[in-house]
Amino acid sequence: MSALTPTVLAPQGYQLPDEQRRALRWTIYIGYAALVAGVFHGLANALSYAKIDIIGYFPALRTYYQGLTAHGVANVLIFTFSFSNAFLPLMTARALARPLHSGLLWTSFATLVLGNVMVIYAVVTNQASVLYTSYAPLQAHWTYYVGLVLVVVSTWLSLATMLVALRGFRREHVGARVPLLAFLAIVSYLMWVLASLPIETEFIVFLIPWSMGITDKVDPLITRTLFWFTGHAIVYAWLLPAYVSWYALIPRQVGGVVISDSYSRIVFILFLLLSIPVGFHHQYTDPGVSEAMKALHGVLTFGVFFPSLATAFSVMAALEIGGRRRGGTGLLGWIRKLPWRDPSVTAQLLAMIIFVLGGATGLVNASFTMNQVIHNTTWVPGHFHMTVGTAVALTLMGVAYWLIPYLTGRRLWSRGVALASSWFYAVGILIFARGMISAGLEGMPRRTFRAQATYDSPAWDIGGALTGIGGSIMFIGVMLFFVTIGMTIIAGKKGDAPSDIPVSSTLTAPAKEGWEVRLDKFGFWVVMAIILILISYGPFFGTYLPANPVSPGYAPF
Ligand code: HAS
Ligand code: CU
Repeated sequence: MSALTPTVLAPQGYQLPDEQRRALRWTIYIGYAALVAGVFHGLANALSYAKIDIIGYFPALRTYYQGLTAHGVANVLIFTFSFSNAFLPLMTARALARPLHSGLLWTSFATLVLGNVMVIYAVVTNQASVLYTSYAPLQAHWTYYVGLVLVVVSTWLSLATMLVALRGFRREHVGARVPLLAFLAIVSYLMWVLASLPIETEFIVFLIPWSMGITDKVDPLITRTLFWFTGHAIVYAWLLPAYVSWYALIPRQVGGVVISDSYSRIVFILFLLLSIPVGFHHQYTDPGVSEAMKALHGVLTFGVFFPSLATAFSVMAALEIGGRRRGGTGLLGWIRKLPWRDPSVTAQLLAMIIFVLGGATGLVNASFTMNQVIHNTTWVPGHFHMTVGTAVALTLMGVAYWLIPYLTGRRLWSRGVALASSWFYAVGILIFARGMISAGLEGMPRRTFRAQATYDSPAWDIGGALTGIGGSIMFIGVMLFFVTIGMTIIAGKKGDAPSDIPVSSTLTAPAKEGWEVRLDKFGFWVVMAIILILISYGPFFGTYLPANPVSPGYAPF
């Protein structure tokens, strides 16, 4: 094992000032609260596929689509970005050993809260049952769109806090490489902030004036296209913070090391370059987009598959080193030796395993012709509950098991309940996704309240039942998470909590000269990403614009 002695030891812990930790803690609480609030309708939706209708038991819920909007918005928009708004700056500060800019941090928090209040108002009063994709001509109250714009602005401010810290670091360490953990955190949000510009344009230029009655018609194709322009990259914005944990924290948590500094950086740069120019793979069936554009985006989608494959290799290697150091032998014996009794590790290992299936189903989606079979069926939520719903959500739950104790100074309330939560969730998703995927292949439609649908097929019965059973088990998993985290915050034993972030060491040091140094030139890579975006979206907008507003707004639910 001597060849595996790390050359770059993780620097010793840097602690943020208390007041900044408080801002981060409250930002993260919003995220986990959104996770828990969002899964109630997830349960109702899953049971509906098993033909069980519990919607009537939800106080104040008027329609299925109101609930489904709440589920999507809370779980994929508020949960993920609230978490990242705190987690990524925290990683940056720790890696650069610098405080953050307090003004920016609190402004980001306030913007997030204000955005949330507006979105919650619109959704709870049933004035925004447009689902998280906000497809026009479904029309929401303007507070919904403005609220989401503010949530996005809070992510920009969060990136700004990281960039200010980076500038300070660079000023004091002229010519030094950016520490790996900070690099990964910053690239994650650089990619996202670049990717968020189209959706902000969609909302500010088209949907907000239309929802306020300033314009009376909208162009559904342009708004959909702007949504997916951001909308594919958004899934990597959810994923990359989880990857930050898999790359830079999990190796330490299992006793391993990051296998290569440059490799990890290259993977993240590939995400910066390739996450955005692929959005038409969500619009293969849309009229008005040429086949050539769809084909180009299809090919690039296979390109963005690659850095995830590379991640699987790197993460697996780091785990194997950890498992072998812990005494594991043989081809697979190291897997048993991983710290399966550590709830933070177990949650993330289960998330990784399930992501293999999430990734594989992504390939079917991405394939132009196979997409025709599964588009708009429950196959698609089958896919994304194994990606964002597990690879991301279960990882962020796993991170909570050290992060909440770290931020509160309180010991995790119960390791056993935390472990049970992850296993419930993982077993649940496997049953749930099996149901969604098989019934999807039989054409069971997504976004449909099957319990009350007037059309049905016996071919959906088994898949629907599995969806209901698996979804219920997942729900129990999240409730156990909620109890664990809630009790930790209220009643966790003071003291005896982790005093530092589990930052991993790296096997190979960052190069001091040569081409690798260029990896840290963020401006250069952003320009490269913009060039790829122009190539992949320029022809569509060049030939299609100006927008063709033809549709008034509808609010049928
Ligand atoms: Fe997707 C639809 C293609 C990844 C989320 N996707 C969606 C939707 C969502 C979503 C939310 O091309 C629905 C949107 C809507 O509402 O309509 N997706 C892909 C492809 C990938 C992919 C090619 N998706 C994701 C991720 C998501 C996500 C990540 C969220 C976080 N997806 C599509 C397409 C559609 C789509 C089409 C449109 C479908 C339609 O018709 O509507 C790939 O990037 C996936 C790459 C992943 C891998 C897996 C790597 C595995 C790793 C784990 C390693 C495991 C280890 C375990 C180490 C290659 C890294 C070791 C453990 C031990 C214990 C030993
Ligand atoms: Cu996509």
